[in-house]
Amino acid sequence: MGDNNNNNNSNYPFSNPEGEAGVQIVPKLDTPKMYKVILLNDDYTPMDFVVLVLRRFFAKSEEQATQVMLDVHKKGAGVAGVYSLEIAEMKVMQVNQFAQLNQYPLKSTLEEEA
Ligand code: TYC
Repeated sequence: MGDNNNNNNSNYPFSNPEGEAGVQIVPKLDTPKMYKVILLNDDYTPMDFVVLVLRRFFAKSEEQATQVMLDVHKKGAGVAGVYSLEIAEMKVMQVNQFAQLNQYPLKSTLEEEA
């Protein structure tokens, strides 16, 4: 982070319209990392419950939620949503807590987006 345009310009982070060589200097902004919330398959959580989770915590429609649930059911895992780290961590906690409260083994995890 910080001063990676190696000039002596006191106006950082603003670009000097005429850099040393008359070239525009544009500050490089850090793009925030994004994280996938992965839903894991298991043999015991009812399909309806997974659909409810996807609707409640990931704002999916009935159709979208059913599609994601079936994908996870067939492939073993699938992406429920992509968020900044803080939001993704909160979603994982909410899903795992809600599943535990209802005594289902449903789990979700985080994965950094490529
Ligand atoms: N495999 C579960 C069943 O057959 C359904 C299921 C789907 C469970 C997705 C978890 O993340 C999951 N009842």
